[in-house]
Amino acid sequence: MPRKIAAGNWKMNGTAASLAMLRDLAANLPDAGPDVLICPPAPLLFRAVDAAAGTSILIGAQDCHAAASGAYTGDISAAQIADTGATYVILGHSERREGHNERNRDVRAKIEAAWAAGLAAILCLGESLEDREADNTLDIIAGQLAGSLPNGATPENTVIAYEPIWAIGTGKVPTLAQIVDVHDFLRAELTDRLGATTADDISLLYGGSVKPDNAALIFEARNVDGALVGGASLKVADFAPIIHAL
Ligand code: G2H
Repeated sequence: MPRKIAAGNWKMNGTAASLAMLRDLAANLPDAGPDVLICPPAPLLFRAVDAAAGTSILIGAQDCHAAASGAYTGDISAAQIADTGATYVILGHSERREGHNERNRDVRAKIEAAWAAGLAAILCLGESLEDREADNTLDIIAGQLAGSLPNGATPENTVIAYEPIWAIGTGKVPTLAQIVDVHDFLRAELTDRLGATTADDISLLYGGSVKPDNAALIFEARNVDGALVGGASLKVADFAPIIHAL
């Protein structure tokens, strides 16, 4: 069985004061609930790990560089992320693919770096509205998966998040059938590549405008093992009900 995961992607939001929510969130988690992960901006990682100490909340980063170290001004390495005590890193988010020209092969190299540093990678995939309307969604997803996921994925080192670009921060959510189509496809592609034993245990998350009022319906979708949540992960009042719905 794949792990159930509720992951919060804070994007470029929050300051040290925002980390007070971790204690509140921890106090509002269900018994025996999903794994809960918060991915704050990089400058908050050390403090976030401290703030989550003694709770079950895990901490992740939002990106890393593919190189182990070197002259890359402004970048952070996977080892530096691991050094903070964080255990996950989001890679290939569409805001990185589009805003920072990350190609599949760049994402692949970053995942290899993350694994080498002992981090689990949350690989994000998703089609644009144009691709969706041209009925190219599964081709795009197949290409991103083949190009971005290195050999050696396991349920421990890899989580995959399907995030249709047109649903991110827009309030638009695909139909349940559209989500099931992509998640079934992802499971089948992973099975072809890794075999059923491994593929069946890799957590597949849905991301894109997940909110307290749509989470329960989204979590009914077959092969949806959790969510990658942006805006609604910033407040306990929004994130806790999503976690309880999982
Ligand atoms: C998609 C998601 C989090 P939001 O980017 O990764 O953000 O929930 O705000 O659409």
